[in-house]
Amino acid sequence: MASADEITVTPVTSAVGAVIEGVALCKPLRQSAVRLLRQALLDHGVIFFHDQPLNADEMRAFVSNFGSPIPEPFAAAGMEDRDTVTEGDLERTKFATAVWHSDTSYTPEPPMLTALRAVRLPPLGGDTCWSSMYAAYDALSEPLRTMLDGLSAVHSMAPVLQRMGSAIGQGYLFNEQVHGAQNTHPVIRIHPETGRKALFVNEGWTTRIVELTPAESAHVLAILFEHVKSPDFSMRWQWKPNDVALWDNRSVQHYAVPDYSSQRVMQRVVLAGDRPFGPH
Ligand SMILES: O=C(O)CCC(=O)C(=O)O
Ligand SMILES: [Fe+2]
Repeated sequence: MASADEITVTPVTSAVGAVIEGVALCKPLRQSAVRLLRQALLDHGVIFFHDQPLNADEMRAFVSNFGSPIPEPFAAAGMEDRDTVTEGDLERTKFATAVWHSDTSYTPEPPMLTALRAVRLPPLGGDTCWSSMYAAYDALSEPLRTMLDGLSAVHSMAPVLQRMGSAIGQGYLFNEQVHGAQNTHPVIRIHPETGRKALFVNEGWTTRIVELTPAESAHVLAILFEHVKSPDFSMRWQWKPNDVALWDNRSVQHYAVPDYSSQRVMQRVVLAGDRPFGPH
């Protein structure tokens, strides 16, 4: 069993990401190791591990150290008994995830964490990018931060269904009606563990800011969607087979680069989250 003193944490950039070494995720972890990894996740937003062949049970056991695995909300809408750990070709949905987003933020309690493991990769391309929403918030001017602190925004399934195109999107329309398509969350989210403020609107799912006029909302969202893309807050990860990424949807957004056309098979699991709350 890995204990904390064998584990190293090497930041990728000062804003976001860290590579973890000295731990095999297929084996049970000591509590000291889990605490260290959780702290690394809180500090860096996304943590990476190399050379981690994991079957579904091993992946489920690993992530259960951090919370409760749930079926992917978007894929599971309308289906019962879906497995929590999935393995599939993400090439099929690459245009839905080639947008900066926090996972399924249209749900009332968006997933806290997501884990992804590379199984089979294209010969070139298919990197994933992450951006720190703490750094994005901190870089805004004081008047804009003050305004955003008091606002809330609608997050909806609709933009992603559109992005997926009618062929794939059609299958979800029925479920959209069953499950309710949208929820309102604070524009600035207080992270429940760190107490820090993070920008919590994203181009993937957010459709409007409730308290502004439609024109104001469109313009303010455009500023924020552009802002999170800055290289100042973001990093890019070039996957190798058996790399694992584990990220905190409460403090980072991500973007999957769709610059490939062959299979890209990834193992994936999301963990239950709680209802976002803001500063007011
Ligand atoms: O394809 C990827 O690298 C990430 C896709 C994505 O957005 C996700 O798995 O949540
Ligand atoms: Fe995602």
